[in-house]
Amino acid sequence: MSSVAMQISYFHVPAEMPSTAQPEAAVVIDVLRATTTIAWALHNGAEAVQAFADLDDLKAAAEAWPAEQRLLLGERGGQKLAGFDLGNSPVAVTRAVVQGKRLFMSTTNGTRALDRVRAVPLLLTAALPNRGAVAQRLIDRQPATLAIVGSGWEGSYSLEDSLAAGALVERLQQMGSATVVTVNDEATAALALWRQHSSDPEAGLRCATHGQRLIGLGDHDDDFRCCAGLDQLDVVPTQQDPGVLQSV
Ligand code: 3SL
Repeated sequence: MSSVAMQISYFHVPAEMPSTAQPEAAVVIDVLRATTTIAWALHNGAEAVQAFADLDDLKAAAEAWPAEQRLLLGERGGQKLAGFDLGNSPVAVTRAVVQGKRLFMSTTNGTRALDRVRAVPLLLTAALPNRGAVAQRLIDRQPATLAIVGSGWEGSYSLEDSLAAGALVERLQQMGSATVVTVNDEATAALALWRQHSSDPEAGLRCATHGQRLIGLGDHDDDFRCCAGLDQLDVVPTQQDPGVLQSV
């Protein structure tokens, strides 16, 4: 029998991660919608996505970048921020808009989650459209310890992040067989949740409280369809410098 090669933990929000033992790899998930937007932006040729927890830090970094090569993405409470080029919709980051551009991005929870784990040596982001590509990268790199980190909503549990965490665990176990194991109950529960919703992920996203929040804001059908699309993209957003995600 082969020995265990990858131990997977899932944390609903970054604050649940133990500060004592840093994993070899982390995957941040914010299905609705930050990590879906990041995946589509890089797929569509964005030079990089640079993520910020703080808006003043974002503006300072963006100002130091050539104006014709940058876009500012800002979202709070599901809505685009005034003065920003884009909000946080994955269907807005088309090739015509983002190709060759660096996207300076701040969102309510997703980019804050990324900021919390930026010291992890191998840091990726995942969403449903690039779940298989991220799983393949992890199987190739074989970290001994993997933390999957949900973004949640302002410190609380988010169902949609757990769905995608379970989808990633499922794919990793399919690819890695007995060498990939879950080591906390959150990861095991996420897998069970995914199995309950995998035949209709969009319905799962819509019934989550943040799904309901977006429905309340109106006109998000295209976003739901995009965020629920499974295994459509080969892109693996990977932190290259602190906060800077590129497709490598
Ligand atoms: O919380 C976040 O980071 C966002 O993804 C929320 S929203 O989907 O843009 O409303």
